Amino acid sequence: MKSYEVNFDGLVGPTHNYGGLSYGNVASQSNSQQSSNPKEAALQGLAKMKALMDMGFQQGMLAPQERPDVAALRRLGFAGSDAQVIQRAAKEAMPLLVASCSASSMWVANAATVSPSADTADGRVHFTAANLNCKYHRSIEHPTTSRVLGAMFADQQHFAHHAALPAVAQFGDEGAANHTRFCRAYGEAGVEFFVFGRSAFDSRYPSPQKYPARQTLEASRAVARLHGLSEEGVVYAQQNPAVIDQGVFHNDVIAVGNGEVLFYHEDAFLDTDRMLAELGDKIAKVGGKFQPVCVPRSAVTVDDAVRSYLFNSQLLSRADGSMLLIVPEECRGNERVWNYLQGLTGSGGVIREVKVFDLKQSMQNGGGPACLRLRVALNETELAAVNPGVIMTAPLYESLTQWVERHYRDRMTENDLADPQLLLECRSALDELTQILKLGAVYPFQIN
Ligand code: SUG
Repeated sequence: MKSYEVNFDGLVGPTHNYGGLSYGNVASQSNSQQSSNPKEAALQGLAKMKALMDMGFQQGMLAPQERPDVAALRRLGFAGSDAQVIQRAAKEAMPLLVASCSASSMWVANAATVSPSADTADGRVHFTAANLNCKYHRSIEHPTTSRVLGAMFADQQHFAHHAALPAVAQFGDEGAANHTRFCRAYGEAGVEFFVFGRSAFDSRYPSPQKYPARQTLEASRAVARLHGLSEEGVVYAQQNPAVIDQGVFHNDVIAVGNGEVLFYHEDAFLDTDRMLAELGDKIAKVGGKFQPVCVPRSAVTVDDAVRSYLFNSQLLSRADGSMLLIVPEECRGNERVWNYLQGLTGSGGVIREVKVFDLKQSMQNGGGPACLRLRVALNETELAAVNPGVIMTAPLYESLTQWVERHYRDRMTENDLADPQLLLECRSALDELTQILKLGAVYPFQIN
C-alpha cells in the first residue's frame, strides 16, 4: 500500500502580532512591539502550502484559533460582556490581553506529537496534543487544538487522540518540535527520536542556565507510552543545554530529520556519539541505513543557525530518493549558511536541492518552515479517512486566499488588540473558515 508524509501547515490567524512573549526565543524578544501584518503573514504561509502542493507533495492545513481568547481572560477574573472583558484587560493587565491574542497556534509543529500506525501497538495513528505549558500564551492552545485535530482525523478506526499531558512544568511538552521519525518508507515501522531539554525528576541530567528547557524527558516518555511505541522503536537524546542558552528553544531550531537522514548541527546534542550509534542500530533493525549529515561549527555557528533558521527547514523526500530542503529567505541572507548550502547540494549527497521561501512575518516571531507544519505519515487508507476539507487543492487555495483578503488586517499593533471590534472580525472570519474547511463547530464561540 502507498504511504505518504502529509504536511499540515498552520494557517496564520487574524491577530498575528509581535508580543515579545517567548523568553528564550531570540526573534520573539527582539521584534517585540513592532507592528505586524497578519494579511501578509497568512498569504506567505498559503504560498508555501500551494508551492509544495504544486511540487507534488501531500499538503493539508490546520485552522487557527479564536483570539482574543475571552474565556481565558474570564478565567483570570475579567468579567462583563466580551467587549468589557477586553477593555478591562487592556486597562489593567495589557500583557495578559496580548497573551490572549497571540496567533501562536500557527506553529503547528508544537500542536501535537504524532506516531504513524506502523509504529504503534494498536496499528492506529496516535496524536497527543502538546500542553505547551512553558509559556502562558501557548498553554491555552491545546483544548482547541484537540478539537481541531479531532475534526480532521475523526475516524476512530484509524486515529487515536490523547489529551495533553498534565499541565505542570515537569511534563512540559512541545509536541513534534522535539520529535523526529526515521524510517525506510513512511508506511513501514520506524524509529521515533525524542529530544528533551531537561529531566524533571532526575538531577543527573544537566539543565540550561539562562533560558528554559521546554521539553522534559518525562513528557517524552509519557507520549511514547501513550502511543504504544516499542523500546526498539524509540531513541531519547538530550539537547545540549549550552545551545538552549543561545536561543535554541526547540530542537527543530538545530536539527531536522526525515527518512533515513538526520541533518544536525555539531553542537545540537549531548552525548552525540552514543546517540548516533543507537539511532544507527535501531534504524538498521527496521531495515534502514541511517545517514547523519553533521554541519560543523567551523562552517555554521550556533548563532548563524539561530538567526538564519537553517535547521528549521523542511527536509522532503522526492520520488528519485533524493531530498529537497525548504529554507527561509533568512538563510540566503547569511553568507556562511548560504555558502554551506551551495556546498551541500553540490556535493553529490542525499540533499540535492534547496528552495527558499519568504516567511518573514512568522520568522520575526521565531517560526520558520518547520515550525509551520505538522507532519503526519499516512497510508492510502488513512489518508482517505482524513476530513477532505483540510487537504489543499487549487480551488481551496483560491478560496482561502480570498478569505484572507476579505477578513485580515494589514497592520496590527498592541493598540489594535484592545479594540473589541477585532474579536467580532475574528469570529466572523473563523465561522466562515469552519465552513470552508468543513470542520463543524470547533471554536468556543461556536460551542457555548
Ligand atoms: O513558541 N513564538 C513561538 C515560536 C514557535 C516555533 N516553533 C518551533 N520551533 N517548532 C514560541 O516561542 C512568539 C509570540 C510572540 O512573541 O508574539 C512565539 O510564541
